[in-house]
Amino acid sequence: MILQRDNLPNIDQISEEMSHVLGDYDTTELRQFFVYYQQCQAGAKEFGTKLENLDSEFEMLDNHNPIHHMETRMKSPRSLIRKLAKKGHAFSFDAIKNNIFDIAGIRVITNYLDDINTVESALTKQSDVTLLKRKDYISHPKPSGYRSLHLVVSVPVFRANGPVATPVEIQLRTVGMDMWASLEHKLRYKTDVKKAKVEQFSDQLKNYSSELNQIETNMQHIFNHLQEK
Ligand code: 0O2
Repeated sequence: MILQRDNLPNIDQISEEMSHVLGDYDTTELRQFFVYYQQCQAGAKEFGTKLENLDSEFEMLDNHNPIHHMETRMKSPRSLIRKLAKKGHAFSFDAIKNNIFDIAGIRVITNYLDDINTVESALTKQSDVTLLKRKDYISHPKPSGYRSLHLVVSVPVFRANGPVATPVEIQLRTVGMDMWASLEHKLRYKTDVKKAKVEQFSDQLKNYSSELNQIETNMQHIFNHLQEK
């Protein structure tokens, strides 16, 4: 018995609807895309299970669980097409497969800085996981002050015809980095705030990013000391 079904659209119905948006377009590409989209969703479930299993193990065996919480999201087709255009590609199944690796994304929020590497290592050393890309915005923050560790990892998804390696983006960040990114994201998409105010807030946020980093480093030291005792 299946307790909960994903509310996936029927592929013929969605191809029909998308062809209205994209005009005179070969819908076989759309079909391929939606099959791939569902495959990526299955990949996120595989990683979701892996992370939940690690979470239970840490909870049971250690006196500290590095995982604070996790969030999973699927990129909306609209945002995906926008990202593809930003990278200079027209919509095609191959362009998506070769350039967009965050169709499925999982965000892992950790308590402390060192927890990020603990979770990364526990996940990437699993024999069916392949690390495809690693972007360390913690050692090298973005000009905005954004900090997080981004991994693109792949896992086999068992389709009706056999296994297929499937990419999922995993963003790892501390509670502090997450709070910062949420506020900065809000500022980025606020259109009713005056430009001068946005610039002022952006500068403040940039400073807060390094201040938060300093605070998190200091708190890590206290935590390590208490753990040793
Ligand atoms: P959403 O809604 O999160 O999906 P690539 O060229 O493909 O390797 P990519 O993915 O284009 O790299 O860019 P990047 O910068 O490595 O990662 C993009 C994602 O990181 C964003 O997702 C955000 O979630 C986050 N991010 C990156 N920079 C910032 C920043 O300055 N501020 C905040 N708040 N978040 C940031 P998307 O795709 O924008 O959207």
